[in-house]
Amino acid sequence: MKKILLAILSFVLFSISSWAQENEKIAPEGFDKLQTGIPHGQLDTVTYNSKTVGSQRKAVVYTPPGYSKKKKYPVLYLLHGIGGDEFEWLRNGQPQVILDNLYAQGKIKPMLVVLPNGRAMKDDRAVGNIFDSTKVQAFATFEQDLLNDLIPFIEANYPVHKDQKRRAIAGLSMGGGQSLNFGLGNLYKFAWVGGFSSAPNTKTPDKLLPNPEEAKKKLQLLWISCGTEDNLMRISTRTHEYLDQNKVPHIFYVEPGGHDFKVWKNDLYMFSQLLFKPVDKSKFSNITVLDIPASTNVR
Ligand code: FER
Repeated sequence: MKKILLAILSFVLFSISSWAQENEKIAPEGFDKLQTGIPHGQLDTVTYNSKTVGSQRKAVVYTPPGYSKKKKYPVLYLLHGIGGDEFEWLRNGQPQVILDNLYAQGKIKPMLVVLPNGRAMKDDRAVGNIFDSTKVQAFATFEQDLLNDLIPFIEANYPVHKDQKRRAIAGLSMGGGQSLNFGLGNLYKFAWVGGFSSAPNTKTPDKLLPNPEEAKKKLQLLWISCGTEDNLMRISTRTHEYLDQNKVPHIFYVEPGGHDFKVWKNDLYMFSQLLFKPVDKSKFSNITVLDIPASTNVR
């Protein structure tokens, strides 16, 4: 009798928790607060040889709690903005805290997160005029560095899966533009693509995705998000409208806020929970904070 009651109780609790998860529209209070009583992942700085740039370049790698070389992990490449470098997310967004907390609640699949420097040039520091054309160009050059240098380095040195289905790319602002450009431009490499508050380096829709049918077949998740107070909203809206017109399943997640880490931390919280799990594309239009269908959510 006790056993039956226990079974019923755990079923009810499980249903409530999965219902809550499905209906969670925004990160709850405390999602980004360091907790001491839980297992933590680890951060390593790595150096790889970039044939593209002709230099030794640095990246940060977050391995999840319980990481073991005997297991194999999917990988998320997580990119920074125009004023950032490989440490920007750590300095301002503390993704390791957000992810540790999500692991403690069993809400995400174990994955490696690689934080590269997306300014692929010899002096890749965010100094001087960060809008200088050679620096902006270096954000485009990073596509070759990522594909030909960094990904092979990670795959040679970490126990990771090497198939498209288990490789994700996302980023904020310039890194959002890069993620959309590189992800959608190399669908054989990435199945999970996220642009957070994507910048004007995002290709125009017809160049970004000239072949929507291919994207429909190969993508698991395409995530476009932006804060309502962000001056760059037009870039995300333009991309979303094209995707809608071409019936490419995607999440258009419009949230309160501007062009800042409050928004990007929330994006990471929401986006990371979807990764490397079975996807139900019919539910995509339900995922938006403002609680109106994504297709009417256009400014
Ligand atoms: C621009 C406005 C913003 C631009 C880039 C940005 C290259 C990037 C912002 C960021 O990364 O936060 O016109 O052009």
